[in-house]
Amino acid sequence: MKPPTSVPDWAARRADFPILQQSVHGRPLIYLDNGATTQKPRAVIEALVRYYERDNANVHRAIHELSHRATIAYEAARARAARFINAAAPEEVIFTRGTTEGINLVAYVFTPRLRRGDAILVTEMEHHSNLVPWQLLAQRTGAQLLFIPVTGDEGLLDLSRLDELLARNVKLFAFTHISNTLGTINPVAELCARARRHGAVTVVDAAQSAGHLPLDVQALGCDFLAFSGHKMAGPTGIGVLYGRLPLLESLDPFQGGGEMIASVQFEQSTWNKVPHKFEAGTPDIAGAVGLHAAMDYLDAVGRAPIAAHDEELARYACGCLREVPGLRLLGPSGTRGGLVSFALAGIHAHDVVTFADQEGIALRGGHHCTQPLLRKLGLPATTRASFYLYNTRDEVDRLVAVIRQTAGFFGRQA
Ligand code: 7TS
Repeated sequence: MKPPTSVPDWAARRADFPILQQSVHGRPLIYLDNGATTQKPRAVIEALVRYYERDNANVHRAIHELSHRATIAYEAARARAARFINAAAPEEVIFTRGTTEGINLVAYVFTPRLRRGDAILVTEMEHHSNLVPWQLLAQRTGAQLLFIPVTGDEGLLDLSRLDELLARNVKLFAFTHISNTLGTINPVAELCARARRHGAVTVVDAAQSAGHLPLDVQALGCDFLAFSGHKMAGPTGIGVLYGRLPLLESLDPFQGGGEMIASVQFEQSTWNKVPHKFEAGTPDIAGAVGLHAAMDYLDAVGRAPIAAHDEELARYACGCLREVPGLRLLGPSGTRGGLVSFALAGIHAHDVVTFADQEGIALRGGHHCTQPLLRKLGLPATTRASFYLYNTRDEVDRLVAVIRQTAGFFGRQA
């Protein structure tokens, strides 16, 4: 694969996504729900078709040719994922169904390591996927949940008491890289370094960052990091949990079944090597193949240019939206990820989203699986526009025009 040389040809990259070439409700589709899931380039769709048309078989089992090919493809995807995040070895990559499963896996396998008097530290901006598994772990073990506060609408973590919190016997510290509701980019390397000084194991939720900016787990210094293929131009049903090898080797399995065992007797079993120990049952082989194609695609475009592009669109959108009367914009005024989240006075987000849908614009309205955060901010819901490499400034202009129309329409009704 050629390394990225100059600024990508964004119009050509947009043409790589067949789904975008359609009208919705008689208008050209403007897809701004990338925080929920991204669209897939032709290269990914074709990789899936090619796999099913030529190579499909189960992995790591039979000796026949197709099984051999499927195994090679699956393990090549693992090695590619390790390179994608600069893991020290492919064994540090566990394939999961997505971010949610990765975090649940960590929470489950840590059950024997926690007891009453221990603490799990999270932040107030977590997606339910990075909160509820820790609530369950706390219930199972008697450990206590602690929270890093969020500083109101600006949406930054208040780190003034971080060391004090970490000193309260924190065994696990889980936090998001980019907030899916606020767009905040958290200082992952700093948080991991401070956690390590207190002996806490770090779990990074990279659902919103993995496909959007360069990721280097060794530079970040995290112990675990989870992400989803479908939020980074890959298929649904596949994700990655990165874990540091010595830590993975020291932990007990997650689910029991085929693939994860070395030897089984009627009464007991021994475990396969990492990562297979954590991959019970037939995995999503096609998903891994599709994710491989997605990672190749993103690196051919260049993750640094993608990050700059997304951020530029978000900055432009913020500037325009701030001018809309009665609009409350959430998230940092400085650097932010590629999304904007806002509330219009007296208008429910679902009405905004329905109005926009009639104009062919796909937005998301709701609590974005961050109910406690929105409750703290005193909002039932927000409207969110989240950007990706195929979005354009013209689309942002269209979005802002529709938001102005919506505000005007409902404002007159009120
Ligand atoms: N963590 C974050 C920060 C997320 O944004 C999401 C999904 C998840 C975890 C869960 O990912 P999954 O692939 O396992 O479901 N976020 C969203 C969203 O913002 N709108 O729909 C899904």
